[in-house]
Amino acid sequence: MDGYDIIGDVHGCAEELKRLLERMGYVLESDGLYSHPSRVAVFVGDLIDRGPGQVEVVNIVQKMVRAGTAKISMGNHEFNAISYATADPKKAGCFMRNRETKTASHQEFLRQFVLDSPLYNETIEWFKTLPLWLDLEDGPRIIHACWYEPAMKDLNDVLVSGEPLSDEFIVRANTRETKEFEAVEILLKGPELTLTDYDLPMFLDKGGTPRSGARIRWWREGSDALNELAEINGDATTEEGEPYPALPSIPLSREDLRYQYRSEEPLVVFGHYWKDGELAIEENTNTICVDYSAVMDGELVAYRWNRDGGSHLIGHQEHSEE
Ligand SMILES: [Mn+2]
Repeated sequence: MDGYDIIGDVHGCAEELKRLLERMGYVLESDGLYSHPSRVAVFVGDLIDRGPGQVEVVNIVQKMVRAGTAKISMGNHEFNAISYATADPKKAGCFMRNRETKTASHQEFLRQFVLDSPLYNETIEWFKTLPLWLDLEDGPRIIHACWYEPAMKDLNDVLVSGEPLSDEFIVRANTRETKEFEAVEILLKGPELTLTDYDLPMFLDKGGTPRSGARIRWWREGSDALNELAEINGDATTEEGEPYPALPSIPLSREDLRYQYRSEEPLVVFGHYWKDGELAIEENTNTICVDYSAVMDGELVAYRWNRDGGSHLIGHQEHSEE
């Protein structure tokens, strides 16, 4: 085994996935299985939602995982799909993900897999078997959004290794204030800071929804300043429609700094953060993001981790960096 190819959030981009696998030397066998003679693919999760080829993507990845030519760590979209399908034991007719407010963002999945069809049910059951992180003993650490060991420890206390997620776990992980909820939020969606804790106003996100939380750049070590570590889009506005004010250079609270990943820890590869622009590895960290917004006119990207060095990012398009 020469190394791992860690692939970013696919979000139903089947054509891009096939092109990337072929560019990396994966071969399609007669039974529809992609495999590489000397490498293993690793998915950081978010196979589904938004894109046009979700059934095909799940098919490709499921086959690879079952045959051992790929591994996968769960994304927040798989977790949300499981929650959408899980009945609320306390409220008849309701589900752990609110079907009144959350259907819009999930509708392409529901349309392509057909809610409650055998394919839908089998796929949800498969999602429940996906690990929430991967610590490849002979390779990097893999997590969808944020590697944070206290959250993993909390989950190790309640999850049985090798068993699918239980309904009881899914209920608790969707119930605010439980340790399961907190842990899944951090690992699969990433930690956020509360803007009002720093006397800052809410902002409107790209969809026009007011947000009181800003993502924390947990991967950036060496600074404790709010303007370095909080992530708000350049084009965000306040609720009044004014440009969002420049973030002050004030220190984050200890509570918000606890997620920072120390660069002497092993390499972590993650997705989730919708990067745009050139493929680049952030310097002075031991972390690599492989999500380059494939489904939003970006690029599907993999980090080719080689046991013997020369590791690099590669995109599905021929003209991109090698
Ligand atoms: Mn995600």
